[in-house]
Amino acid sequence: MQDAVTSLIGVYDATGRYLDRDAIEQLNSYFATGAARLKAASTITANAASLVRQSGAQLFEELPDLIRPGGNAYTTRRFAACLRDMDYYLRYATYALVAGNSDVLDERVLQGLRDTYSSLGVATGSTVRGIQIMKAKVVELVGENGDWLTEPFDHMTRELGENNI
Ligand SMILES: CCC1=C(C)/C(=C/C2=NC(=C\c3[nH]c(/C=C4\NC(=O)[C@H](C)[C@H]4CC)c(C)c3CCC(=O)O)/C(CCC(=O)O)=C2C)NC1=O
Repeated sequence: MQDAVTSLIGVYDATGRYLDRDAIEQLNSYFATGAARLKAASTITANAASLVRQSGAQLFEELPDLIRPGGNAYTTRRFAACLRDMDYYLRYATYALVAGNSDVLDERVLQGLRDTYSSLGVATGSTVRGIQIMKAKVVELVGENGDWLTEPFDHMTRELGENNI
């Protein structure tokens, strides 16, 4: 698992270079947003349950077929599994937010997820929509809209892909 600092040092060390102006600039922007990252992560954490509940409600309002007979989130068990997945995405987004790096998402969340979803008939397009809804609620709640805040969510949606709604 990597963060903004270790990943940058890794790149420079691999080629035996001192940190140049470019590297210092990248580190500066990570540290400059540091306090905001921590505050956002703690605000999200304090509101995680309601963020997940509200995002789920909006997703099922937009895509009601998901919770109708035959839908992938139909039955209490699958409905709960869907909201649990949303909670995973939110929790890991807070880790990536603090780390300033998406490596934790690749390693702990996204690896193998497409295969799992495809074997269970979970629509990645609908999941992507759920993550986007959650991002919008986070932006509203935190009151910030920088890339540093939205990147973890965008990374997950990019990696999951947008087909198969
Ligand atoms: C922390 C990393 C991690 C992730 C990401 C994860 C995802 C994950 N989601 C699963 C199931 C599931 N995921 C969903 C999700 C949804 N269905 C929908 O229609 C919606 C679009 C969507 C919610 C937004 C559902 C319904 C299931 C149960 C599918 C089934 O068993 O038929 C499963 C299968 C095993 C299980 O049910 O627990 C995994 C592994 N597990 C992990 O450990």
